[in-house]
Amino acid sequence: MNEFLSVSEEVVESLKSKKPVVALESTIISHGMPYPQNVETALGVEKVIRDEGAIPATCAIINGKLKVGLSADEIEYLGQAKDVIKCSRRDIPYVVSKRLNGATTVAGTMILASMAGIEVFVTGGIGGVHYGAEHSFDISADLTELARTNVTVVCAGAKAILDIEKTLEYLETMGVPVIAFGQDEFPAFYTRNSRFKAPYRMDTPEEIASFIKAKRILGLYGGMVIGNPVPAEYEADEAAINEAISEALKDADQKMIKGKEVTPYLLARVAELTDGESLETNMALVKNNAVLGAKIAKVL
Ligand code: PSU
Ligand code: MN
Repeated sequence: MNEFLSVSEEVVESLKSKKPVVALESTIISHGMPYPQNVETALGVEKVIRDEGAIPATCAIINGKLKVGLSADEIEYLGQAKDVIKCSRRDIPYVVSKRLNGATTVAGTMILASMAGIEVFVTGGIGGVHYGAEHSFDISADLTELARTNVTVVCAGAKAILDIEKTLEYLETMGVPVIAFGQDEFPAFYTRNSRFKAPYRMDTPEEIASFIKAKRILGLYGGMVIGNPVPAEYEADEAAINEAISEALKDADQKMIKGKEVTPYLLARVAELTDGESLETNMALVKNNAVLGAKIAKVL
C-alpha cells in the first residue's frame, strides 16, 4: 500500500474475504478502441466477469491516484477524454506527480494489480517485439514487466502487427512462462493460430491455477502469459487482416510514427482498413478471455 494507491471498497472487501478478483486494463479503452465501442466493451467485460462469479477491477490513473476498480462513470470518462496519457512503467510517476489522468497498458496494469494484491489480469492482446526491432529497438515494456511482476495475463496472443516469433523468443529469454489454452500454437489475436508453437499447452483452468500456485510457492517472481484463442465463429479473415496489417505498417513507417505512438496508430489503422470488422473480433475475444480469467481466479 502507498499514499497514491486507491483500491475500490468492493475490491478491498473481495480480496480480504478471498473472493476471486480479475484486473482489467484501460489503454485498450483510451488508445486501443474507438468510442463508443471501447466503453461498451469495457463495461461488457466487467459484466462477463461478474456473471462468472468474480469481481472486476479496471485499473487507471485518475487525478494522479492509482485506481484499482473504476466506476462506470470513470470508464465512460476514459473512453471519451482526449487528455489521457498512455501509461507504462516509466510514465506512472510522471502522471502521479502531476496529478494527471492516465490509462494503464498491460505493463502499467500489472503494476497496479500487484500493488493491490490481484493475481489475474484479463486483456485483449499484449505488446511485443515490433518488426524491425533489430534497428528500432521497439520492444514493448509489457515484456519486461512480465519478467518482473507477479501477475498472470490472459490474452488472445499477440497481434500480427508484431513479430510473434521474436516476441516468444524474448519472453523465453526473460523467463516468462507462456501457455496456450486448448491448443498447441500461440494464438495470433484476430486468428486462432500464429504458426508458432507455445512452450506449454493447458486445457483447463485448474491446470493453469496449479501452475500459478507452484510458481508462487517456489518464489519464482514474474508474470506469465496465457494465450486464449479467439472463438472460431469470431475469427477474422486471415488474408484480409494480413493485408490491412501490412498496409498499416507501411503507413506508420512513412509517417515516421515512433515510440509509444506506434501501437495505438497501428491498432486504429487496422480497424479503419478492415471497416471495423477487426473491432468486432476484438470485442468478442476480450469477453472470451474474461470468462477464462474469471475461472482461473475462482480456482486460485
Ligand atoms: N495490443 C492490442 N490492443 C491494445 C494494446 C496492445 O491488441 O489495446 C495496448 C495494451 O495496453 C498494451 C499496449 O499493453 O497497447 C502496448 O503498447 P506498447 O507497444 O507501446 O508497449
Ligand atoms: Mn514500443
